[in-house]
Amino acid sequence: MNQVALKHDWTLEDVRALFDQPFNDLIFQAQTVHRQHFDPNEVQVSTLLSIKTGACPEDCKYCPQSGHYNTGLEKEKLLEIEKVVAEAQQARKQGATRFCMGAAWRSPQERDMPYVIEMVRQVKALGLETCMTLGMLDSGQAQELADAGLDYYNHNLDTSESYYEQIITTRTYADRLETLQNVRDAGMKVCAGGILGMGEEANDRAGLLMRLANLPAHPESVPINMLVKVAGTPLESAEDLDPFEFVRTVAVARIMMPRSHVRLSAGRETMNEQLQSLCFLAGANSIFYGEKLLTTPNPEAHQDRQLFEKLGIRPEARRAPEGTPVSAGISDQFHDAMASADGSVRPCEAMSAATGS
Ligand code: SAM
Ligand code: DTB
Ligand code: SF4
Repeated sequence: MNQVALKHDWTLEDVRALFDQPFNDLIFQAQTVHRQHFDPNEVQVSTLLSIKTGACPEDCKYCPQSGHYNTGLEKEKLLEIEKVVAEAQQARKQGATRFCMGAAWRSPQERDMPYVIEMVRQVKALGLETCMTLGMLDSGQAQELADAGLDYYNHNLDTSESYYEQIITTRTYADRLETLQNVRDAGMKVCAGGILGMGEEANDRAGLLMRLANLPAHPESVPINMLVKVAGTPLESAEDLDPFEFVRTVAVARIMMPRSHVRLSAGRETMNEQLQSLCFLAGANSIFYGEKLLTTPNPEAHQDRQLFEKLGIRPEARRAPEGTPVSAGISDQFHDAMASADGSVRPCEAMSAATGS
C-alpha cells in the first residue's frame, strides 16, 4: 500500500486547485487515492437515533431542532436507557456496525452524564461501535465518555470559518475547535464534517475541508451532509446546490483525508441512485442506514440494500485494531436483511467476503 504522508498544511489555493480540475480528472484522482487505502466496494453502515429531541437553545439556521424556530417538531426528553438499547439491538439486527446517538443540546449537563455513560456501556456491550453527538464538551466530560468506552464523538465545523457567523450566532468556530481538541485529547475518534447547500460559496466549501484536514490529526470520520431543508427554519428556501458541486466536495475530501471514512450523510432522501453512486465513486464510503436520521427522513433500508446489491457494494465489517473482523455476525445480519429484501433468500458471496467467513 502506498502510504503517502498525510498533509496538514493546506492553503485555500491548494484546495481550490483540486476542486477546479475537470470533473473526470478529479473523480479519477479521488478513486485512485481511495483504492490505495480502502476496499472500493465496501461501505460502512451506521444508524442514528435521537436520544433527546427538539427545544435546543442554539440557533443553527439549518436545524429543525432549534427552539428558535417553529418547525412543528414534537420535542422529547432524554430517552430511557432501555429504549435506546432496544433501538440499538434493532439497528444491529438490520446490519449496522455503528450506533450514533444524538441529543439536541448546546452541551450535556452534569445530571445527564450518568445516563449517557450508561447508554454507551450498554450499546457497546451489544458489539456495536458507539458514537455520540451531544454538543460542546469540556475536557472532563470528554474524558468521562472516553472512559465509558465511547468510540467516536461527532461535532461538525459545518462550514468555513467566515461563513459560520451567517449560520450560527450562539457559539463560535473557536468553541467548536475546542470541543474537537477535547475529544481528541481524551483519546476518542473524531467525527467532524459539515453541511453543503446553505447558500455558501465555493470558497466556503474549500475552507471547510481546509480546516478539517489541517486539524492536528484528520478526523477518522468526515460526514458531508446535504442540507435537508426543513419548513420553519431560516434555510427552508435555500437555493439548491448543483449536485456536481456536492460530488466534487466528496472527491476533494477523499483526496485531502485519504485514510478517513467520508460519510455521504444527510440529504440522501432527495438524491437519486445515480447521484449516490457518483458519490461512492468519488470516495464516499459510509452512510446512515435506516428510515430516519435524527428527525428527518432517510431512504428506506430496503432501498439501500437494493442499491448496494446493484453496485456490488458490501457493508464494511467492524474491524479490530489489528484488522481482524470482530463482528462477522453483524454483517451476516445485513446479509440476512438483504436476502429478505425481496422475500427470497439468495447466496451472496459478497457478504461472506465482507465477514471474512
Ligand atoms: N446538538 C449537537 C450539535 O449540534 O453538535 C448534536 C446534534 S446536531 C443535529 C448534529 C449535526 O447535524 C449538526 O452539526 C449538523 O451538521 C447536522 N444537521 C442538523 N440539521 C441538519 C439539516 N437540516 N441538514 C443537514 N444536516 C443537519
Ligand atoms: C451529521 O453530520 N449528520 C447527522 C449526524 N452528524 C448526527 C445528523 C443529520 C441530521 C439531519 C437533520 C435531522 O434529521 O434532524
Ligand atoms: Fe441544537 Fe445541534 Fe440543532 Fe444546533 S444543530 S440547533 S446545537 S441540535
